[in-house]
Amino acid sequence: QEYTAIKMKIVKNMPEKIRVLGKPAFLVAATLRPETMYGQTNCWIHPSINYIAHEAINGEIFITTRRAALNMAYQGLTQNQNEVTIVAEISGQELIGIGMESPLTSYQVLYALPMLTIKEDKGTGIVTSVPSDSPDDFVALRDLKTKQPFRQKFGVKDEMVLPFEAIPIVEVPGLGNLSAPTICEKYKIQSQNDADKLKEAKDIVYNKGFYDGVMLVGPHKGKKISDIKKLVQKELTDVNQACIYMEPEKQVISRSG
Ligand code: ZZB
Repeated sequence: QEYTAIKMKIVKNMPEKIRVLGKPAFLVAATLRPETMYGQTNCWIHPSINYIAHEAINGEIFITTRRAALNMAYQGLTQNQNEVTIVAEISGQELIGIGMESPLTSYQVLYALPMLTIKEDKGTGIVTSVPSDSPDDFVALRDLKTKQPFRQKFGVKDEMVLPFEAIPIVEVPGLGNLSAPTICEKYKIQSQNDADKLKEAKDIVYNKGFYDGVMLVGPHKGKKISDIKKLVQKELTDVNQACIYMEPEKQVISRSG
């Protein structure tokens, strides 16, 4: 699986143990949809996953899961070849509330917010959020907006959530320019715990978005998503705002007979 690893630069509420390192530090989010980065509103962290800060190339600090760091080490993304140099261990809860600058989005600063369905064994364990085109993101952001006790539980301030709205970036025939909110309404998805419905909604939006979606913003406005995905990935990696991150396919245990 090939992901685009988006470098979200920490610019606000930097945890002390990262600040003392005196280097540019990034939450690194793995995405399959680099062209949707125009619509980012926040990033997602699992509060009870343990993350690490490690030395990346060019004197930068990357924050990811330990497992992702090890994969990165074998892909030339760490300071020392084939090696992870851990400079801090940090819990997801400690990352919540960090403010970041991220490429392409129209929001100047985005915040790290809690999502309980993040998988530790996929990508970097950090997910960038595009509520316009990802049903999971739309519903998780809506949960945080509408449930004040949920915000309070994880120490999320109102200003990290309430001002952020889905941005129309892709037109999908039949689903309009906010395909995720539209499909969540259609399927009457109540919360991020509606796993089955969310999976179905995600599959539909993924497929329709990729094959029929048309870009509404940026230099590729008017072009089909399937034609520009690779292009946007290259534009981001060329300016060092992202890198390519590969993940070994999950081992499939085959059954015989
Ligand atoms: C931005 C984005 C915008 C995404 C979109 C999707 C969509 P898949 O097919 O299941 O591999 N993701 C990445 N890592 C994790 C994780 N550890 N736990 C949970 N979710 C994760 O899905 C890959 C997508 O799942 C990634 O692409 C990321 O969200 C999320 F408009 O990044 B995506 C219809 C989907 N639209």
